[in-house]
Amino acid sequence: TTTTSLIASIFQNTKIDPTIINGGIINSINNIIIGTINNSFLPSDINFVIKLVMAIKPIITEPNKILRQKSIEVESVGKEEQKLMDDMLDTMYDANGIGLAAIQIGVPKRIIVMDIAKNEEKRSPLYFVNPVIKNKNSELSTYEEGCLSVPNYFAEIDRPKKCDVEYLDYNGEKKILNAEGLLATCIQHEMDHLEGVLFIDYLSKLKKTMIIKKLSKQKEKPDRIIV
Ligand code: GNR
Ligand code: NI
Repeated sequence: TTTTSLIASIFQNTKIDPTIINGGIINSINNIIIGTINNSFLPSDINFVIKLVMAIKPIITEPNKILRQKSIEVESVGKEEQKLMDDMLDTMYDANGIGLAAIQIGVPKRIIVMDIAKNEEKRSPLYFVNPVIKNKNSELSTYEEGCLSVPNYFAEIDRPKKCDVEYLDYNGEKKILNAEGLLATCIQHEMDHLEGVLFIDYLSKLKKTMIIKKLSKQKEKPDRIIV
């Protein structure tokens, strides 16, 4: 059988989905990724090749005013929203996160993706458009939370142990989720993002200020110094 080389370097910030190319040779050199794929796999349709490519977007980190924006309700789940959800999921997996709100990649839409499954092989993505919490348990539970927009900082946060969430799924269908445990914690963390709220907002002013100061100093540091 013949193989065809896929050269993804023409797409910036792209990776070939490792779950699609199985057994192929994948070389990653910075943003230039070259993969080979069995020809029997590859229809003549160029759109298929484009679908093999993932879009990993930069994640916005604190301090940044964008993260404080209130996200806007989506009118309907169309192609644009589905592409956004695909990009968000790729970005989230690449960053080893379990959830991501659209605002974290700079899009102020009320869209969240999540995957709390530990198993990397069996992905179980969840998509939430316009989520609304219908019911909150008065009982609280504590989780050590982190946030991709607050890199390397973790803190124990109390939130309602259970909640019911009404939302539209990837296909725009109305769904209700009865969440508890990590799922409930994560969806509440993500829904805070839609309101411009971060987990550090629940900490003491002293801790919060310290974290923001350290993150802002880190941003000033250049990655490379050429002398
Ligand atoms: O990856 C993440 N882990 C996590 C752990 C405990 C509670 C919430 C989270 S969400 C976070 C990803 C993120 O920043 N989502 O907005
Ligand atoms: Ni977060």
